[in-house]
Amino acid sequence: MTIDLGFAWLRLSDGNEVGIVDVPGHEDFIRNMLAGVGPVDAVLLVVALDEGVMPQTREHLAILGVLGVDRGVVALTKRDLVDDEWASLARADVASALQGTPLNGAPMIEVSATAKTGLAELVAAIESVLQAAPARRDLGRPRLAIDRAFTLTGFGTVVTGTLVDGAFTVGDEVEILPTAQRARIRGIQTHKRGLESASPGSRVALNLAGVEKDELARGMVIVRPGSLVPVSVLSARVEILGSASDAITQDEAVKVHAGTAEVMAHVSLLESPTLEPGASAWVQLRLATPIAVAVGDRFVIRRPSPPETLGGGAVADISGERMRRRREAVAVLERRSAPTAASRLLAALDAPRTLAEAGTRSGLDGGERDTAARELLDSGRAVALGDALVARESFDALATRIERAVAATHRRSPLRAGAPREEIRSSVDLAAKRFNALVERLAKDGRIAERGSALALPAHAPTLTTEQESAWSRAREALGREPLQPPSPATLESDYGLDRELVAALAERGDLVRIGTEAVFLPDAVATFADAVVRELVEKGTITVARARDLTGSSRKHVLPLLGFLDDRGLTRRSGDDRILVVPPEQARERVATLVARKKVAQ
Ligand SMILES: Nc1nc2c(ncn2[C@@H]2O[C@H](COP(=O)(O)OP(=O)(O)OP(=O)(O)O)[C@@H](O)[C@H]2O)c(=O)[nH]1
Ligand SMILES: [Mg+2]
Repeated sequence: MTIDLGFAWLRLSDGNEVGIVDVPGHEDFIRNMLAGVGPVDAVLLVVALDEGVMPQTREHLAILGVLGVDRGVVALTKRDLVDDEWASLARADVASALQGTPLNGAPMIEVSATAKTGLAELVAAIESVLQAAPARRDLGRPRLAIDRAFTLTGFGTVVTGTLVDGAFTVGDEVEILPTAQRARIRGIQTHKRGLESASPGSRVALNLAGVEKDELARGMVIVRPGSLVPVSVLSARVEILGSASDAITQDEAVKVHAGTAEVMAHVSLLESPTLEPGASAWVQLRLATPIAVAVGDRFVIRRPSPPETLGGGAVADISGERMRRRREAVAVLERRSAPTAASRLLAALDAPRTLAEAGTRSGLDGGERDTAARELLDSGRAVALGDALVARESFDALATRIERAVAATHRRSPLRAGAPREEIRSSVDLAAKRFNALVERLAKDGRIAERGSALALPAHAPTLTTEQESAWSRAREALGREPLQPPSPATLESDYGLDRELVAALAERGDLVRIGTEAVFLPDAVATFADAVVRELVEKGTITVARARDLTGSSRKHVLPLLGFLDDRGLTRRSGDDRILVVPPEQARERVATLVARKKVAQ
């Protein structure tokens, strides 16, 4: 009796080699059978004609259904032990057991191992079934679930398994999950032949350097470093076999078989308090130890005792997020397992993520992922934000959060130009690169205005209270008395209540001109001064501080900052004790007119 997995290969007439995994039939060893049956292209179901369909035959068929193995051949063995009548009865019995299973209608070949009859026909049937099998996908992300680990004298550590999703080459550095140990591939064999590189779908023995046999076990997975992260929570739509003896209940402990791994898990039912035989529903499996699986991997669920296969499903989510609110969780999972690559990728872009991150979450990789991303960007269903992509819906939600945060600051501080950029960034918790890209986009769309280091709503203008307006009107009167010898900012504050913030707001709306930190003028005063200075310069070519003072009836104290202001605006420049024009007279006059022009602000 076979207890554990066995391995062999067969050369077909077309020259192709078929790797064969022999699995135990007895129900006591179903767990070993599960470790071997995962990534196969086709199955050879063996039924002895003298015994016919056994309970484990039905369980094996159910498991093939759960794992999605849907092509194969049936070998009806021990033909030498039964007569024709018995053989045709047994044959009919097997045919009816296949109904409703993935092997329904599969070729059934009668053979005798002892009399060597039917063997050529059996091989031919295997050959034609395999010809119809789809090519193995190469996602450039090789994974090898270990089914055996041993030491070979003269070689060292060797592991075997079926390679999927990519190729391994001698010399590759690999990571062993879930332990995250590193090792290097020293040698590769397929069917006992040394190879430089093994391709997806083949039975492979890897000779590993840098790791001991004792550190390896069936269930571990060998990957390219960093290409897969083990998870201890996974979500899936689980289907319970109609033949299951009982429903699965909330939090029930089950065995999960995925790849070659077998791990205990608690079932968190997301839709109803129980999962009845024949039904399916979204669940989260909380695993006792982490395993390395990818989105789309099939798994089987068994009840530990008495042992029974309950059903299984395909991994839909490995984000590791624990789902709380049931209805929402189910909606998220429905989207993540959507039929098209684009909608699956979109579901993984519920927050800004790099293409690589989103690809892993959605179980897409390489070309499929890139095509989906292009499709989403072209149709506007996703938006690029710096190094990330985000679903349009989530982009809109982020934009709305930013608008709300900015509006809240306007309400709290109506005098301020806006909200500090950094404060808004941390409120939406985005990396600087992504936040800047988002703001840039919103500014372009006219949803947000950048005012220095502040963000404002485009319609925002600092607004004054009635008291502030009346303080301003008294102060304006004082400023207007001798416009070019106005009261200092300190006096404006002590005598009129114009504090720094109010002055800034008045300057922002164009009622005041702040020059340096120590001078405040009415716009008209600055214009008058500039006009007088420019006239003099056009006429005389130069002007001194004293001349500017006398000409405008100002004082030295005020003239200094005013002249500095004209220098800063690119109208004049110091030359010794004099000022000279730096632009042609005509242009200087134009500049004076726009120098203190009031800002147009929407009210
Ligand atoms: N007479 C006869 N005996 C056979 C034939 N095929 C297998 N046997 C015998 O049946 C017994 C069981 O064969 P196995 O190949 O171990 O059967 P198996 O399906 O692998 O059994 P498990 O691994 O326990 O699931 C052995 O003693 C074989 O010699 C056949 O065609 N004719
Ligand atoms: Mg056997």
